[in-house]
Amino acid sequence: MSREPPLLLFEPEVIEGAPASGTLEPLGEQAFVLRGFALPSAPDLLAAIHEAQAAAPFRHLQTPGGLTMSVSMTSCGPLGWTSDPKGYRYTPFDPLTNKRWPPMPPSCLALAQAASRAASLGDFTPDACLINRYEPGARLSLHQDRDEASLDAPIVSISLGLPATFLFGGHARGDRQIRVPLYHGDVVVWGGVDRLRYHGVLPLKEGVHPVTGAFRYNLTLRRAG
Ligand code: MD3
Ligand code: FE
Repeated sequence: MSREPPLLLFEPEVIEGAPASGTLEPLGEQAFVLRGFALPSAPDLLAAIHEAQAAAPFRHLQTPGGLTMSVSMTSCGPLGWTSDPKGYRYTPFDPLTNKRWPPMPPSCLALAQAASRAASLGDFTPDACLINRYEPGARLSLHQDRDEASLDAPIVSISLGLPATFLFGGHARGDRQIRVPLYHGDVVVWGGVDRLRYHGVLPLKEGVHPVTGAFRYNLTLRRAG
């Protein structure tokens, strides 16, 4: 007696062309991509983003140079990142609402701790989670993350939704960069000697993701205080 194979409505790897889950790709001595590491937590993380944005809406921040960022941002956790013509900084209150940032979701905290351990970067207790939302065309120009008081602590980044090309450079702005595609569920962890590397994100391509529609989200967990 023959049976039809089960009908697959979608196979994420086939649709997105993403590498297999569970691999640890080294980008530097202390920088790694953990492919698919966040996939099991993705529904919780997306629910957490929606909860956070209800209290602290996404906004296009102004840079000290007077430009408007193409990525929209918000934060959760004890400290949130903000930028205005006076500079970049972490604050305990959201300048848009004058209320505290929404709490750090347990799913984010747990994932950041597990990712740091998986990359052998030790215990990590973040106190800030920056939430970036990219729409097609949005980009992040080459920069270093150096507004955090604890430059010894690693940073954990979680990608959700549409894929993006991440630029991973060196310690000088002009150093050559490698391009790393990041897919839904990928986690990047970097610390130690790689903590201050220049990095950026190329303009997001048009697309529709089965879970996030026309957006890419990136959560970066940091020890800012
Ligand atoms: C930095 N976000 O919010 S995180 C940022 O995808 C930021 O939204 C990007 O840069 C984003 O400040 C990129 C991913 C990442 C990966 C590896 C790095 C950042 C890195 C290695 C060294 C330094
Ligand atoms: Fe950054």
